[in-house]
Amino acid sequence: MPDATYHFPPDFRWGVATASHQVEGGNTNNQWWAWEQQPGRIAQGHRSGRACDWWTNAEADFDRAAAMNLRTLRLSIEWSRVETKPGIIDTAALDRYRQMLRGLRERDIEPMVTLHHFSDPLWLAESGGWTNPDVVAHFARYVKQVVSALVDDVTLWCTINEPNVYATSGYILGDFPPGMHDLGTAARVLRHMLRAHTAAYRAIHEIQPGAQVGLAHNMRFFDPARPRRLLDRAAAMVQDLWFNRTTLAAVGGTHRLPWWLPPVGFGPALATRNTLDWIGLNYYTRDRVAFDRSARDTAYGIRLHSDDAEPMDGNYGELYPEGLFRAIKRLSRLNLPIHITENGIPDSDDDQRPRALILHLHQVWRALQDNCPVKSYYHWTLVDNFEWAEGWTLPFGLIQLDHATQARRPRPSADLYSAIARSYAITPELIDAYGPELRKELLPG
Ligand code: IFM
Repeated sequence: MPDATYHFPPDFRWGVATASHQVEGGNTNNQWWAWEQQPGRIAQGHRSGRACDWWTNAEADFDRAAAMNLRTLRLSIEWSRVETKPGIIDTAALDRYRQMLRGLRERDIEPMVTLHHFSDPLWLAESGGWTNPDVVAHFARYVKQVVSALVDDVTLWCTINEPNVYATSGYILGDFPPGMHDLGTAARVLRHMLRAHTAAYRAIHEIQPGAQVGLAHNMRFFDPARPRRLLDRAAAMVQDLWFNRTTLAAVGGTHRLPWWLPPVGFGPALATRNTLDWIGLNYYTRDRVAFDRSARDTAYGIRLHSDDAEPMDGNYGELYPEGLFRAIKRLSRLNLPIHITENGIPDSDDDQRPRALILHLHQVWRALQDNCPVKSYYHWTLVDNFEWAEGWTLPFGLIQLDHATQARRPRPSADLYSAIARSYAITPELIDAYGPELRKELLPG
């Protein structure tokens, strides 16, 4: 019988990912906190509040990560804590981050540090946020301060998390602050974010020539709902262009945009090109896209549906592990190391997550067999955290959190992930224990 174990390379890194506003608690000085106070903005009126209490005691969760055999952890720096007013730096906040980063290293966990993950200082939001071109210089100034302060403790930097999601949710869908619905403004925001990434990339390398600097790109697949229909195919292509390709064309060396794309400003500028040492992939789901005349005014004629698919909890989308393989293959064209900076599933009773984890990691394994340069996998996330517009209703944690009492309880998936990280393998025993229904698919013969 062939060896039915899926092995990962010995230098592969297993980790988890988080973001400041989602875990720290008490981030009162950013635009998300203000947004949470407005009625109707967050599901069930939830608020981030103490979140996972990381500002006080991230270390207890670092212990949990270390006990799970994890060797890397992605967290973000909260701009609104570090630069409380324009140009005013809170050195005590930087000290706390330094303490956290050293805490990780003491536990043999390499930090990956994101410099912007959806939350902006109030002073920035009040001056137009990312619609204002000055943001590029503001961001570069903040990045220099952070990198100079933390240069001895970090080499793996992620400039900006999901510029495409920030622009789409805040300026097209309106479910993130500032709640706008305007395609042109969204394009401007995306452009400023990519320029800010470029400025940050250069600034980091000036301070720390050996730094490894990347960006976390959320990739979603947009497949036509009815592949034979030309208009469905066109609608899917437009979504793909906006969501996936603009960012990759702007910052990667090899992705190109079609010549006919309207001048949203990414094509010719291209001073942003070749500003990545690695690319981060955040992958969750795909959409099936249909053209629908009746949605012309509300959604540019695009309707999303997933009739025949297995849904994830909370309408989060289709469970589609193969998309992870497709995304890795696509990113491989950039010829850069790939870090899977996020992947996970909201699932409070953990009845899908173990199977989903095995299936997604199997797709990573497949990509590795094809020589794709995947270096690490960061599960989203360690402990249930504040899920933006969905509040506390989407529990993504390997560990369950009661955020009122701060009590934590590991879900079975935590044991599964810990076993994979310990052995660098998905073994038949793990498949039998956590996903026996996958036997036929994953353990042929
Ligand atoms: O929680 C978010 C994260 O902040 C960005 N990527 C997607 C995650 C799950 O929705």
